[in-house]
Amino acid sequence: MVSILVLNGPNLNLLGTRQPGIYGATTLPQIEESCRETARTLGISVAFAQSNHEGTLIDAIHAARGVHDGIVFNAGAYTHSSIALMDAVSSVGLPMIELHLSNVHAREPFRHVSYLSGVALGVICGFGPAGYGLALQALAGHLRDAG
Ligand code: CA2
Repeated sequence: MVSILVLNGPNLNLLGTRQPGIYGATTLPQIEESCRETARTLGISVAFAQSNHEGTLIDAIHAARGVHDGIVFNAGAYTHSSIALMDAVSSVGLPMIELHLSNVHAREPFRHVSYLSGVALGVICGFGPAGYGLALQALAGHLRDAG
């Protein structure tokens, strides 16, 4: 069975508890439950990890090799700063979809820069929590096509 890791970066553990105007009222556990439902529909397996630490995210990406078939990655603000996360993604060779809840291109200029987009299979942003389900669908379809 296809297995996808949904990996969330810094501050995303606070979803639904602060700044609902920007990031909405849905909590991370609610997003994860919705991903489980989507995964059931798609007939795939899904696992979750979240960390506020760059090195722990790198470790999670390394550990995904040989265990998962792809990664849905919301790297939070590290998206705009981390060459190390970019290198980690390219080093494991797993297809990765870059995900953002908000439309980063409609926000501050520093959020228009992503170190991850160049190593991503694709990018989904601006659809709020629904983006996670869209990303799972897109990645599952890609993995099935790739056989
Ligand atoms: O839109 C996204 O998903 C982001 O990855 C979220 C990051 C931001 O730095 C990126 O530019 C876009 C920030 C996550 C902060 O999450 C919070 C959640 C609740 C309360 C405060 C912060």
